Amino acid sequence: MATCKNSENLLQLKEVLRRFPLVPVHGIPLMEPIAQQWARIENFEARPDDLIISTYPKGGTTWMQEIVDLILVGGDTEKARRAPTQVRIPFLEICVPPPLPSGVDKLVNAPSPRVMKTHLPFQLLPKSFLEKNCKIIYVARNAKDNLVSYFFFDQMHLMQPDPGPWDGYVKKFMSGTVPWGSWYDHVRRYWDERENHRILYLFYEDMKEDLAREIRRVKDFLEVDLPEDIIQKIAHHTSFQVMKDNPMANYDSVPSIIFDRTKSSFMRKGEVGDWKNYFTVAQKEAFDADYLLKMEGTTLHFRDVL
Ligand code: PPS
Repeated sequence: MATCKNSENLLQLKEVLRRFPLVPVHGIPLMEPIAQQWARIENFEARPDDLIISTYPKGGTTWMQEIVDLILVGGDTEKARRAPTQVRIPFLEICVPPPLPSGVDKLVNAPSPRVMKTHLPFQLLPKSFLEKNCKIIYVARNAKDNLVSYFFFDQMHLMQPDPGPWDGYVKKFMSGTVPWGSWYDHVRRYWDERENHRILYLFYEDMKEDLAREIRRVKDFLEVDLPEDIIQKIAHHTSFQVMKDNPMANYDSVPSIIFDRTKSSFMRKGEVGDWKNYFTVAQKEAFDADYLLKMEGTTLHFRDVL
């Protein structure tokens, strides 16, 4: 995703943009342009002070990006408005057709310390991150709300595969045939790996419950000292409504040939439990039975999930 500064770029882009098919990369379905550029992503050279914000898509990425950026600029909200989210914290694996730069293009020459976003499942992270022992912040969101958010996003995002009708989408999500693969494997694997690597594992639902508390956890992980009034300021600035109204944090800069805002807005609802407005009783029962099987044996538990 990127900003398009001039109409020439937009015209060029319009010609090559389409809903890309999914291509398996080491068994994980990724959008075709990412698969085509896979070698560059896989061989990405990490630096020890790189910070990675990792999530399954729609898990709370943008929210965490805004929080991290604000912590790193000491709560200076003006500084955090210096550029849109995707410029301040590039998306590692994203590949869009030229003339837009890929995530790797943006990151290779970026000054340290770099902060980046990824949706890659743990096993697809470039090995260099683990060799350099980079810090990773992982945010997980309960499966049903994550699914609903993804369903609306796939409608609006004109490079992602068409989600199709709701009932079929629920099945696609359950089988992991959506971009970046299985939610279940994604959240479980990072959970297991948090004991072996520098991973701070957070939950969207905890952030909704007490944002200041979770911001304190992030700043401790980043080893940044911040007084309580700045933490409160960051919590205010990263509340749903304030971010929704902030053009540097709400993806307003992405052109409508990529984000069709007649279908949904990026900052859609930002709620816990919105799934109850979409799942039928039959869908919920089938989903829950399958969930229990897929999540069997893990100590990872989400609140209000069943
Ligand atoms: S992406 O495209 O994967 O980077 O999307 P991501 O940022 O992970 O997820 C978008 C959802 O997160 C919600 N969001 C927030 N919720 C609460 N508070 C804040 N501040 C906030 N910022 C983003 C956003 O609204 C999407 O969720 P839904 O349920 O669709 O509204």
